[in-house]
Amino acid sequence: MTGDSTTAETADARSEGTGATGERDESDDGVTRRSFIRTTGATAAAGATVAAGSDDASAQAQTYRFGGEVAAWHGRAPPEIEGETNPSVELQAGNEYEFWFENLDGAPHNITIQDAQGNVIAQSELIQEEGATASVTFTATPQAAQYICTIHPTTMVADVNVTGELEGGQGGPSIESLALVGALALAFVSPLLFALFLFSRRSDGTDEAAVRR
Ligand SMILES: [Cu+2]
Repeated sequence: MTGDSTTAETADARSEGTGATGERDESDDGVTRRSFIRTTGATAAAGATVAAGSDDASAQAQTYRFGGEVAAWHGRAPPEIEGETNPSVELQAGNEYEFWFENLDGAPHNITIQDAQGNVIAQSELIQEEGATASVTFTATPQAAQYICTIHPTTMVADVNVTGELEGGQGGPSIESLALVGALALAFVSPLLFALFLFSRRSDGTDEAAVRR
């Protein structure tokens, strides 16, 4: 046991030493360029991860099923809402959900996801025949607060509780990551622009001086 750990430590020390020597051999420019490439690569990798995440979410959309009548929503599936009237639902931020319902009484109904201020996040079509069905598919965001029939908003309404935070690439955060990428790009480009500006200004100045003389 002791012998093994000693060997591992020696191997670690050796590889660290090699790495350090490699870094030291390179010029400052080389190291800077390498870290730039590393940063750009990381940004691209993050983008790829986000894209893959969205694909997974759409493939795994979870369906909630309800019966809808003027009196209330009736939970059918999954099992935690089965048989409940206007059941609260617990969703995970960033995951995709389908809310499906069957019209139980022939009155006009829709199923709408709203935020706490009553703004529509997603909405199914309106159905008004008994036995007709409709659904709405959406990605859960922390803003989602209730599911409701906008025709019968006082009786067909229940809570949506979204836990967790959105990962990058969906809804608001995608704007944040775009801004981050934009800022990074600007940070790399602006010294170049500034150099060009200085260069053009200097040559202009020379030309003017030549004209004046
Ligand atoms: Cu309704």
